[in-house]
Amino acid sequence: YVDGSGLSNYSFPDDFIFGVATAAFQIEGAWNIGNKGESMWDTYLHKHPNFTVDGSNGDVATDSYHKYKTDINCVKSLGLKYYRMSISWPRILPQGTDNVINKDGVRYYRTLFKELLKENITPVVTLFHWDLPTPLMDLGGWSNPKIIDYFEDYAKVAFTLFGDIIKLWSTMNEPHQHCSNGYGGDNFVPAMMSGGVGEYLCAHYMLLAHARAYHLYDKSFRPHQKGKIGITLDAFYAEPKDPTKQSDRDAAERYLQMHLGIFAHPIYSSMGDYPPLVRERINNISLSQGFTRSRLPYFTSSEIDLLRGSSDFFGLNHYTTYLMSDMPMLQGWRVPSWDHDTGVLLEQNPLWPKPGADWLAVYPAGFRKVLNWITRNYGTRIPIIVTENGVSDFGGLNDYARVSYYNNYLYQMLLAMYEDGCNIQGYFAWTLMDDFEWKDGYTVKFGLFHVDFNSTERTRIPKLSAFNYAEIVRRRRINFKYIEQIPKAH
Ligand code: GBH
Repeated sequence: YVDGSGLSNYSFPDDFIFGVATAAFQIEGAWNIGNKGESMWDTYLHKHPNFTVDGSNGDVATDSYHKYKTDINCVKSLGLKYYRMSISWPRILPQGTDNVINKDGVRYYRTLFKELLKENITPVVTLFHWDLPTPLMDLGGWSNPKIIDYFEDYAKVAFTLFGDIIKLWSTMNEPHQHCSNGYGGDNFVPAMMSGGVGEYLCAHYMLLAHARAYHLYDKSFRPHQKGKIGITLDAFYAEPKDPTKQSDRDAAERYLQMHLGIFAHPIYSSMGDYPPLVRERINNISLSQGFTRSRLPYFTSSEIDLLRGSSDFFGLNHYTTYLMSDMPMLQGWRVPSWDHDTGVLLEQNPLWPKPGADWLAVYPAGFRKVLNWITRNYGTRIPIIVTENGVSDFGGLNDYARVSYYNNYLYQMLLAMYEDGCNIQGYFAWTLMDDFEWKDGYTVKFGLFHVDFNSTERTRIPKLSAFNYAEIVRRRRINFKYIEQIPKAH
């Protein structure tokens, strides 16, 4: 699939969107600077300093609040025309609600956006990448339906203040990870531990809040601002552990429906609403557990209509694949829980490399397969934009594993585009630079740029993977031999 010089046979279209992604809490720091309000991650990590594996927090992070110009230069040096980032809700609305708008926060983002545009880089902005204002978390966060109104108000403020500049919006990042880890379990803040109940409330109200923000934009802002708005969903791919076993094949499909379909079906299917498999399964298990009603809330028919078609693109975050087998009664699972409802055992092939975080095994073919699963289920009318893809390691400038990951995952994406007919219009690498990786603190590294966290300057240095990505973006092809041609970093 490559010619003698190492170039991929397929090339990316000239108008293909290449970018790199970050998220506010993971880079900004300046947690109490410029009249910013607290996010639940600030509050929680200050109260529970041992929540992260290294006892760290996001108080300074990569200090991008002060070093945003350096970030822009990094993006520019990669030859990218797009930069995906998020707005910190409490930096704009310190109380969470729109009665108080923080001028310093508004100025920060407007300056940043304008500086990006000056360099011909289009900002792609996520409204919610997990840093909920603490006052709203105190009301139950996404488990309180009132949040739908408050999210819509926040979205309105953002569209009003920035919509002249921002033409590509994502309402929220990975509602599945956010709700299951944060509301169902305690991997993420707010560590609510409301398995099978709170985590579904979170999912339900995030979906409705997304739809409200979409329609607000569509009706009141799109006519003059002329932008696009969608949502970002996360998906591991799921393969049957033993493909000859029907029960393992069912487990894999069930996993994808329970974790991706649960969000994608209401938005992207022609039918709307939760997938039938998900609805039936959670209803049945709830009843068998003695609940009077299903733990998965119902949409009204007007809510189903509101959600159906409420996205201009399919934002996909993909990192890895798991092997599935049927395991309905696994010992040690919390009951009830989203995981228990799913009823599958997750494993990974020990032959797949794991250069960093334990959950992230490298299996490039899974990327092509998940892109096909999405296309099969929801068609080609709505374009897919890969809003995150990347791999972690434990640091170092000569990041061969990351170079290889990007080359091979991007090649699988080309196959999905050219051989399978998937409608893929963009790709964002995760992430620009080493950052605060939630519970993992600063122990795992995802950056194209190394960041020196021992220096107050938070110096950024390009890794091999940065040069390699820039080469792909410039040539519109993957150059599998490029890495042999450039000098090692020191
Ligand atoms: C994305 O989440 C996020 O959007 C981004 O902010 C993040 O930095 C990036 O990925 C890299 O992690 O310890 O086994 O319970 C990806 C989803 C959520 C997957 C946390 C791993 C913990 C797995 N990740 N999850 S485990």
